[in-house]
Amino acid sequence: VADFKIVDSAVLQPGEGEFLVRGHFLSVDPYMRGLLRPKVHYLRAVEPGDLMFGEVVGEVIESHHSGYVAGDYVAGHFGWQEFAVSNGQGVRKVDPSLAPISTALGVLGMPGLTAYFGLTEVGRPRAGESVFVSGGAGAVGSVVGQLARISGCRISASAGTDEKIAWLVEELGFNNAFNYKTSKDYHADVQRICPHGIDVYFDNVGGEITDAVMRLLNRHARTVICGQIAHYNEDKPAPGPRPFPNLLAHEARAEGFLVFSYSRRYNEALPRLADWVRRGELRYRETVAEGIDQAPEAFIGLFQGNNIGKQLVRLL
Ligand code: NAP
Ligand code: FER
Repeated sequence: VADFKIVDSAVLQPGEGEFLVRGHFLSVDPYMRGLLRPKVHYLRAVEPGDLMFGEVVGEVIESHHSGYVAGDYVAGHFGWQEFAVSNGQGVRKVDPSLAPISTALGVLGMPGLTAYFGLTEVGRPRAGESVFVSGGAGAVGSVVGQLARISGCRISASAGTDEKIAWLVEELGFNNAFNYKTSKDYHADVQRICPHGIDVYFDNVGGEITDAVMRLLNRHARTVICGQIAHYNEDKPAPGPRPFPNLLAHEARAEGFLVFSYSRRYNEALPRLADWVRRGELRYRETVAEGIDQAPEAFIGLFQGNNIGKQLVRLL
């Protein structure tokens, strides 16, 4: 928390072709950990003193842009701040009649799209198959499990509290799940809850949970490498059990996945996700921290599992 500083500054005035947004909710996400390192790959690094990167949903309160009027709701990468001036680049309009606008950062936003494209395009589950999702009670994982259920799969998960397990099984229709923080033997627990093995593994966490799951893959299983949160705070990769022998023996695949590669297809997925939400087939939960002052703690809390469902920060 001491690595973040909240500063007051004057709200900028929008110029010609620009509009001013009042943020309502800020998203904090695990990927932000990767921004706080010396620049790697194409991920944009945030340097000390920079405005922290992040997506916000809010209301246009003044516009000199032909495509936006005051009162429009929008989502965009406005950073960790309460007000922002934008020229509309990378901004998406949000329909507040569809669902509460906060969902544009969760089930109807980047995490929901991650679940949708990761599962359907990489996991490719078929009805009757067994799907396992690690990090099952998070923003992405909770949607993955429900989409797998809707596809007619048997769905199992891991998560870090009994309350999360109860939510998944009793409210979201997961077949079963285990609490990895109280488990004495991950392999035995995964085997117990997946007696027919695993056809699709949607991995949000990596680490020892993944080591255990990889031993239980079925022939031609597909692993979606979506997230490796157990490793994001490591300075150098931990030596670990190696999954390739399991992939070989089961003629299985594991494939890295990035949601941004599907950006041209977001408009195909969002109406489908919204429709499932409207019909009550896709449920979601949000954990909301109050005020931008709480953003650093909310972000760090992701790595301790303090959130159930999507972690947000209320700005207004
Ligand atoms: P989230 O699951 O809502 O929040 C993170 C969760 O991770 C925590 O609630 C915690 O739950 C769990 N966790 C934290 N440290 C852990 C550890 N050491 N071992 C096991 N679990 C741990 O976050 P999200 O936004 O839905 O993201 C989930 C994963 O997907 C992340 O790895 C993220 O990087 C990845 N992701 C990838 C893409 C992509 O395009 N590839 C896009 C979005 C997200 P517990 O209580 O269960 O520990
Ligand atoms: C994430 C983890 C990693 C994520 C993106 C990445 C959007 C991208 C990593 C990279 O480009 O190297 O949760 O979410």
